[in-house]
Amino acid sequence: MKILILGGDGYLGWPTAMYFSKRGHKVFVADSFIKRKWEMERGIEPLIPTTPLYRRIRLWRETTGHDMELFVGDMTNARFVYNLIETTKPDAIIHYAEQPSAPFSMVDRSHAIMTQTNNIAGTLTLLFAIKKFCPKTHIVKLGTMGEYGTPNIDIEEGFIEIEHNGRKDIMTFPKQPFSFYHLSKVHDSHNIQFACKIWGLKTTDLNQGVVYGIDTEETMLNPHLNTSFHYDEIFGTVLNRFCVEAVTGMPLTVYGAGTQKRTYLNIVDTLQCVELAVLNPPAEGEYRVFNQFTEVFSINELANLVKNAAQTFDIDVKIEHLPNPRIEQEEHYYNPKHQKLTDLGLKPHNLSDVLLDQVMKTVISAKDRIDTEVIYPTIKWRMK
Ligand code: USQ
Repeated sequence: MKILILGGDGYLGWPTAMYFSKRGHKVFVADSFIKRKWEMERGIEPLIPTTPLYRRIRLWRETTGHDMELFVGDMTNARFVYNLIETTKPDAIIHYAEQPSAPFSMVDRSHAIMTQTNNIAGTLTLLFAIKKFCPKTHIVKLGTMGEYGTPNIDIEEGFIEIEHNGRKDIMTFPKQPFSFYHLSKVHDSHNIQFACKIWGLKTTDLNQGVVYGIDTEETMLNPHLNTSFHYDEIFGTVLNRFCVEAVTGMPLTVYGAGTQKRTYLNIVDTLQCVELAVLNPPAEGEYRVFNQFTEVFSINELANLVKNAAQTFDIDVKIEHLPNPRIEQEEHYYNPKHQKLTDLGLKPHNLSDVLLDQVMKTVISAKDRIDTEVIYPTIKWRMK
């Protein structure tokens, strides 16, 4: 298949590009490198430096014999997007090219507006380009489990049957997102669903949980093929942060009571899920939603898992409960469904000692590069 990966320089985009390329697909990647500018703005960098994408693609070709083509440009630039889609006319587009951080969207007005403009206008531009040049292309869009929030009922996969005043209908599952970033994904979902309805486009919206992990089969082929792994308060996700905190000897930064629950998956399962979606496309005009995660943990459970894993490396870990910088429910019911990817054949890699040990080992090997100043949370959701 011809597969276009938007956001190909990123934490998930780059491993996805290699994964499909290795399996014989013709892969195109696009990126504007804007995330690197955001990192500079905040004085942060990935734990292990990432080699420029042009060079990584060259190394990939030298290492595996597979080629990839890179397009550099911004998804909100219609001329770039139209040219990209007209030139590549892919069978599937995997769309990661968005501002991915909840805290970054909560810094101030300009960051909230930038996040929503970048994400929503970028996706809308893409939809118009697909409509014009290749309406049969399957769009695989990275959404988030955070679109749903933590309602006091089971979370279905995208849709719910509602009975109201004696009548029934299947409606979009209610959305109660956690941040202006998560809201941008909600708005994307609505725009995409509408485009499927009016133009007959076909989309899989992957509502993904929090991803952890650093290595995939392909990143390990050459040290320069690594992906960007963040541990800072902006782009670092919780489990990755806890592993780095443990290695530096900092107490683990549990926000609030730590009883809040979230969904999780390993980076290798992201690749597996995206592949299952691509190989099993929806029908024309169909907008479908998969809840993409393998396990549910509370933050306290994660902290204890990291504490135990660190013990095997003779690291004694302390856990600290910080006043929660976010506004989120801490005590809540949580039962999200995730059947559709399992039905397609997903074989989960659950968070075992082995997986945690792998992350810990990589973090230990890069210990000297950790900047402890960027870990503690400073961005707050509250007015004061
Ligand atoms: N948390 C801590 N301590 C920390 C960092 C986070 O207790 O040091 C807690 C947060 O309060 C939150 C949970 O961990 O309850 C998850 O936070 P996170 O920063 O790991 O993840 P989140 O902000 O939810 O966003 C991440 C990705 C985003 C993706 C989302 C999936 O950055 O791109 O969409 O996970 S989900 O959480 O399902 O919405």
